[in-house]
Amino acid sequence: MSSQFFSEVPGRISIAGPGSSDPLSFKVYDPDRIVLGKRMEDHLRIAVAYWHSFASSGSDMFGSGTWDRPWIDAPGDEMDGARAKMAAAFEFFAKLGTPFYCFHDRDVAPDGASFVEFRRNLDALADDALGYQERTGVSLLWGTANLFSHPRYAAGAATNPDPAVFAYAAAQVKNMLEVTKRLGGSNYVLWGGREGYDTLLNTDLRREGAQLARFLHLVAEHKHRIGFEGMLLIEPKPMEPTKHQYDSDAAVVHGFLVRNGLEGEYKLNLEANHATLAGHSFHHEVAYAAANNMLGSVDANRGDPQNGWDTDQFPNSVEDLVMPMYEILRAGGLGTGGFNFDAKLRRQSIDRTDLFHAHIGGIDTLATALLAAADLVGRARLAAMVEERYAGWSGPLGESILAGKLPLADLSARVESGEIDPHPVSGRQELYENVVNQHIWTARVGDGSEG
Ligand code: XLS
Ligand code: NI
Ligand code: NI
Repeated sequence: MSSQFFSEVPGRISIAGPGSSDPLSFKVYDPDRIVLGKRMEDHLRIAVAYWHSFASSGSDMFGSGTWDRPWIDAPGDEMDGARAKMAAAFEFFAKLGTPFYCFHDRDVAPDGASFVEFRRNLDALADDALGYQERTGVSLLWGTANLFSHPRYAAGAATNPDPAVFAYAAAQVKNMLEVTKRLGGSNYVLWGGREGYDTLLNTDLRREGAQLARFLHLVAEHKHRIGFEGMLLIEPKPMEPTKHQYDSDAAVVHGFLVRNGLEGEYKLNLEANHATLAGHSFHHEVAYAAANNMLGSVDANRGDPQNGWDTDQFPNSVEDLVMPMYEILRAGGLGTGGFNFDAKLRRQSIDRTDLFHAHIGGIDTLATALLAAADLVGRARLAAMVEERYAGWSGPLGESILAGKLPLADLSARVESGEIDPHPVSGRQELYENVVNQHIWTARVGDGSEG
């Protein structure tokens, strides 16, 4: 491999520490640093997203592409373009030095003239990817099928009014699931980009729900049939491109899975800015998933506080990520999941090197949040405060209530007799906020003390 698309970045990004003035170095991220007994790299399991970084041109609804991606719309054989794209992608992954990448079938493979041609293209490029993976040591965090870009999916994939579209989507997922297995992928993601509606006037909600459940059963069955050992993940998002997306947030997806006998087959791939669009904090989504054993993986990005759409910016706020990271650590980590940069450059960021700046900044932000969260876990102050707040539930009254030993009449009798007489206790929200902030400051400056 001698593509050298990123020739201004001669080698691997260095681990230089916080004092470094080299923009092409990590300031906080250090793969080998041990945090709570585990290497930082193994906590974060960083992935680069093929679509934003290599398969997009920087176009938006008001203008054409601005980024320097010569393989997009290149004249000549489409497969040559796809191979140039893959060479650049793996050169980037290797230079960044992070362990994973993610892709949709369509990000790597040209459509071709038929389904059979598309599959042939995908299989050939998957062979190439396998070679790159072996040579660079970079692995697949997850694969996914793009069931939203082609006009046939305008009215949805599994939830389309036409069963032929359902069948086409099923065929596409079957292939991509098999390719993901062949590439040793750790997970397989389903994001229902157009599984929703634009207007209820033409929509049969009950049917579409049943179709979606059937589709998810078929995918899980096929996973077991082929012996794919990775996790299946559903990525919630409330809207965009649809007016309403059925998989709108973590709790909605969880309820849907339980109602349809799919619990245990799927976990969640949570995206920071999808939480924002759903009217939640990202902390909420991660905490809900952790509390219900649904934590799978994370799409790291952020929105813009003044713009209401999925701007997919690179994360740059430690404050926003400390508590999600805390929940993840307390849940025992992401397991086979990781942090995938589902984030894109701004349209004016046209230099090849901007792709490095974006990822380095995002990774250092995650690393700093990890250090603060680990400190918060390690010192256990917050956990002790919460524990104390609920202490009554571990006492005789709380335990009897939860064990179902006290009917309403008994509880009422005890209240009437004066035996039970609660007194308000401060929620101490500001104190909790101060504790979290103290750990963030400590992670930033280091306090020199141990434990
Ligand atoms: C779009 C989604 C998409 C999924 C993969 O908003 O985030 O990029 O992650 O299909
Ligand atoms: Ni998104
Ligand atoms: Ni995403």
